Amino acid sequence: MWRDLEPIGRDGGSGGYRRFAWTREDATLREWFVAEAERRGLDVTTDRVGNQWVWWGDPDAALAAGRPGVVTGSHLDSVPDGGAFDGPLGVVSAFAALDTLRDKGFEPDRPIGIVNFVDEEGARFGVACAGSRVLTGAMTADRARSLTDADGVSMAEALGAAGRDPAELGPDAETVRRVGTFVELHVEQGRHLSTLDEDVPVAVGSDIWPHGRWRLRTLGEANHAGTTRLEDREDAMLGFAAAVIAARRAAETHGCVATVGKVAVTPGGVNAIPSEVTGWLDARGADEAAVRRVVADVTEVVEEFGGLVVEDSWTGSTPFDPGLARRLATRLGGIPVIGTGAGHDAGILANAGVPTAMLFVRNPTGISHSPEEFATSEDCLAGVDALATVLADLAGG
Ligand code: HGY
Ligand code: MN
Ligand code: MN
Ligand code: MN
Repeated sequence: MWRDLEPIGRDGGSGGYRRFAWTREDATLREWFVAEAERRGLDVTTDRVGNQWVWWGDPDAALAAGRPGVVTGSHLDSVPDGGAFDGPLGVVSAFAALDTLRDKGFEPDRPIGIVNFVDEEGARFGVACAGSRVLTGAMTADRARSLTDADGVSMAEALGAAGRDPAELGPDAETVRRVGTFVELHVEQGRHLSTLDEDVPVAVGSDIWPHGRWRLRTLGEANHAGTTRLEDREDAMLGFAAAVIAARRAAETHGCVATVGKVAVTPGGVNAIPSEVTGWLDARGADEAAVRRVVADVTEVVEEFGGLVVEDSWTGSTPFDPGLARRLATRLGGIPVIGTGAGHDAGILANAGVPTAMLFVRNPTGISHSPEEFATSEDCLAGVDALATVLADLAGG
């Protein structure tokens, strides 16, 4: 059913994947997406942002007739050293679910679409779900174009290098209007399903925790690590380290989660006292006000050291359509409905007013954003069956 995806962007050492937006790996995956569509006699359209869309049926005629389409899909990019399933499982399962329906001779009343959202992880330019945020207007094209990667390359330059016109980047309301319902299948990022007594390979999503990213920046004075007296040092790393510890303490206090997983040090020499440390706080929690308190506590520490905190992205609480979640859970035999602390394009579409649902496929390790991320073939196939059932239910016919 699925052609073997050669391990694009796989690191021989850790076995993790590195597939950043608008890179050679991304281009290879975008070509794969087109090949998979064409193998099925379907055309790929690309919206102003670069998200790729495939339609089985005519979305515009259906929209005009008041029957907007049902879309599924996910993303193909990854975090650094990421797992094999986060993103690709949703896209591959979308094609496989389409095959299942067509093999059964299913004729949908509504068109069924498949989407590959670009730059969901924000691993290169720092803002997660960049493709769906710009598409829905949740992030301006100007801001997106100005984002830069670790080498100082802007998204505008990366788009140009990938053969796209950065001036084209912008919201695409027409494309969003075609999406009557969006259902994203995703590997579970946690251990809820694998710790249940009963054998449940698939769950329905209820909501996404409020979460955001804040850039922390502390300043100091570069100087020699050996000859500078302690009393003469202005070591930017001290304030930054205090902020990281404060983030963990605040998360424990306020019942949230927080980490700083990415740091850049200037000048970055082992034997040079840091003059600047920039890092990104990722804070999340079931309660929006609690997350804000974590950020406030960290900001207090950073500012005590004369540093700066800038909000890079914020996604408030994102309840998926509760009626839709219940309908799908029932349709799938009364499977669990569970929340997630992971952000998804589905959350961005839900916040843009699109009726949205998610399906999670059991991950026995519970680990994600790591080569340890895993799902068994049986559970992946159970996910495809569930997705096909849900698409048939939503697309009528
Ligand atoms: O960060 C997230 O939660 C998602 O994997 N982009
Ligand atoms: Mn992810
Ligand atoms: Mn993902
Ligand atoms: Mn020297």
